[in-house]
Amino acid sequence: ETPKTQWFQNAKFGLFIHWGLYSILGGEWNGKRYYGSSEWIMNRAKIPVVEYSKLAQQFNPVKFNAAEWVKIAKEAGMKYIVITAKHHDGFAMFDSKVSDFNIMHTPFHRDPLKELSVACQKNNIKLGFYYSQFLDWHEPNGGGNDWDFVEKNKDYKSYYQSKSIPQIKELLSNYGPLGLIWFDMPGGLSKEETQALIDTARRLQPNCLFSSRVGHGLGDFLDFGDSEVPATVIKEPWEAIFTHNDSWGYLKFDFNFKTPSEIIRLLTNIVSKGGNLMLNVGPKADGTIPEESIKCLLSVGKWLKINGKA
Ligand code: JFZ
Repeated sequence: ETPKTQWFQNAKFGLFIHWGLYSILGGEWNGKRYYGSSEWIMNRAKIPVVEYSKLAQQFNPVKFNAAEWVKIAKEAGMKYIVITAKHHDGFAMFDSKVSDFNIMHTPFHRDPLKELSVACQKNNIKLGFYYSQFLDWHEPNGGGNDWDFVEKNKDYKSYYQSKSIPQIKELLSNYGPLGLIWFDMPGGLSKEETQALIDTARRLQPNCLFSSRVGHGLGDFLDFGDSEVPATVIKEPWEAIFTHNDSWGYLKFDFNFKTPSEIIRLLTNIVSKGGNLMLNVGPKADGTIPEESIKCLLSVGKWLKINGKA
């Protein structure tokens, strides 16, 4: 337990947000519905890069309001927010000079991560970015896309050098002090190379935490997979991630939302073992968080105000 992780271990409750081009589809492609993680639809439906990229032309979440999202998190009693800066589909939800496959090249023309960073700083909420450092279905050398490209011909190192690392630097340079970067699904790097990536990132923001899914047992805090809560107290900083329904990204035909009392039981169970709950919501392509999730978060917040320790 270093001072650096103190805020994280005190936080207890955070908001995870999966939001991207996949939110437009909401789990449906060519009239076929894919139940489960909607942010995987490009992979599950084997959508070619040229087809999937066209979604950028219609991404225009005009109802997005960073201050409102932060207010909802705050009223829920949450202390940090982690949002997808780039998921496995390779689309950057921020102003990136590294790749044109980003939100500035949509009708929206705004950088929601910048707006969130301003709103979070105002409200004393820590901000973190989810960044898929290896899987990138958009890039010929990124991991995972074997329907457009041949996996064994890929040069993962060149992908890290040309996109992943430069974008991580952008995230650490242009959005003020970050609480954490939530790396996910490691691959393509040795332990030494992973350490080098971490060292590069640390030089830009020494206090920023990195999730253990950076790989090779490195990273500053542990994550437990979806729906998994350890049986006993864990001393190291850790977090459990759950999503509100059955998908991380918006899934338009999934109404299997957990109730406020289910969330409260989950939270108290996790906190009693020394961890944080990071609860995920999947905003729609218009920029709004599903009404079911807002209602639930506010009612958990109400309970915490009476029974929790602010
Ligand atoms: C990953 C992503 O593939 C998924 O789309 C989502 O972003 C989720 C939060 O993270 O999925 C994982 C990765 C690792 C585990 C579970 C889900 N795990 O180790 O249990």
